[in-house]
Amino acid sequence: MLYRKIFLVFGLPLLCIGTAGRVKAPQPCGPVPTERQLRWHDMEMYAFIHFTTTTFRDIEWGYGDASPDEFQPDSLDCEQWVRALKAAGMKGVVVTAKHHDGFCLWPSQHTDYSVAVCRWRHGKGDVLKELSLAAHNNGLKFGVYLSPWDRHDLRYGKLEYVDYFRAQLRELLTDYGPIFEVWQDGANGGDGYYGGACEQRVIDKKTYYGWEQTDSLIRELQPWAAIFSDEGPDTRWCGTERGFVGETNWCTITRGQSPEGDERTAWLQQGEENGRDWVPAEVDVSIRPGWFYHPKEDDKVKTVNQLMEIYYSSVGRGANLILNVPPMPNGRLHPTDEATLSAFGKALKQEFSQPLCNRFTRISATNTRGGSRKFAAKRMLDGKKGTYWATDDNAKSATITLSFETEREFNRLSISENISLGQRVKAWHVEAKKEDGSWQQIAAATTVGHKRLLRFNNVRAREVRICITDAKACPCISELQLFLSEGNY
Ligand code: FUL
Ligand code: CA
Repeated sequence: MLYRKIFLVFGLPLLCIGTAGRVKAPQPCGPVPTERQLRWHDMEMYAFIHFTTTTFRDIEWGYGDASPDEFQPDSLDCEQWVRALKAAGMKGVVVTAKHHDGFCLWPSQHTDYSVAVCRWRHGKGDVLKELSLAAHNNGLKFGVYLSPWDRHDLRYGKLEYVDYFRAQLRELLTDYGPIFEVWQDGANGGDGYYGGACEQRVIDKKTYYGWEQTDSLIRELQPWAAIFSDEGPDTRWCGTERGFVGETNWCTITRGQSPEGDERTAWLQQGEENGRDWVPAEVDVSIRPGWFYHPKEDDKVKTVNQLMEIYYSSVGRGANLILNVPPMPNGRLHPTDEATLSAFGKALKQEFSQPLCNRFTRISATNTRGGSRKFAAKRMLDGKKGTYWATDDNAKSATITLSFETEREFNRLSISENISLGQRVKAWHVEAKKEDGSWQQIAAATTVGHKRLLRFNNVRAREVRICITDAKACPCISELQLFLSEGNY
């Protein structure tokens, strides 16, 4: 009798814990993100700032011959930039410390072509210092773009230039606090000023810069900085500057094995299902037609509708979005850009302000890994990305059912994989139960990754199911949510 009591008090709970503990977590499937990349995925949306002497010449690519005195942002206001970016819901900002024109927005010790030699603020100005402080003080992460191609510097094309480039990186990665991303542009045009030589200089993009050594320097100085370039190592270009990634978007590619031509664009857009390396896509696009500010584009600022389309086609497909907002020559963002960012932030908040599920919502799955609570379907509704539902190893398809007490209306769905175990889901669809008891398909998709957002017409139903029909390995879903958006996006 006593034993029975003791067993009931201690034994049963122990037995349950025991079962959960015995069920092993799934093995990783294919390449998995590093901790640095996982942090990068969580950034989701941040800003790009394109600003240099070309802003004052009303052109895109500076030739490298502008006088430093042309740089005169008399009302520079990095606090205004940061306020506007925050209002949009951005989590960070990456600035062109040096664009192709070679002019440095910080007082670099290694050149005489920088803010240190211009009339602006008597050579005491430092845009990087002001922006990094404004960002860090207001909870935004900070990143740098340092153009490998330099159309001003005489050394460009020689080995000395690569040393110069690395010395500049050392300054940027030492003097401006934590850096979350280093942006390495793939553009290399050829002709330039080059210290007055005014000629064509062609380099071998693959070998000239010695990227491996440069990347180790970045790792040494800023281990948490994600390195962006066309093919990574940490994050890849999405293949277009128009603001979207493929609907099918694998975070994996095999670096160094890109196909040529149009196939390369598709490869960057969609990744490779069985790629060897984890190199997720970043979508770079400007809020205006150009990367730099031009007054003639004041009436061409993208609308909230267009930005929302971009958001759903980037963040909503598991990529990160870097949205460029170029300051005017006076050093401030144009009022239209500022107002649009604020309206976009509001719209985004509203879009996801009516979640239907909470941890009391009934949720079940046709398969739960080892029958364990640790991997139960309700882990998708606990708001924690570290907990997840998983199936048994042999179950590569499964159905999740959500049931509400009364009929609900919704038109958006958000789903996330536990990508720390790799990207798995290949095909799935959503169904709602009709009044006659039959199921109607309302949306279908392929990959999931960090986050997949689906939009569809308003649906009213008491029961909804998510049918995963194909996966590379047992699905591991960390979060799931339905929303009712009142916006018209
Ligand atoms: C391109 C550059 O040539 C553009 O000027 C801009 O910086 C964009 C983000 O990358 O390759
Ligand atoms: Ca969870």
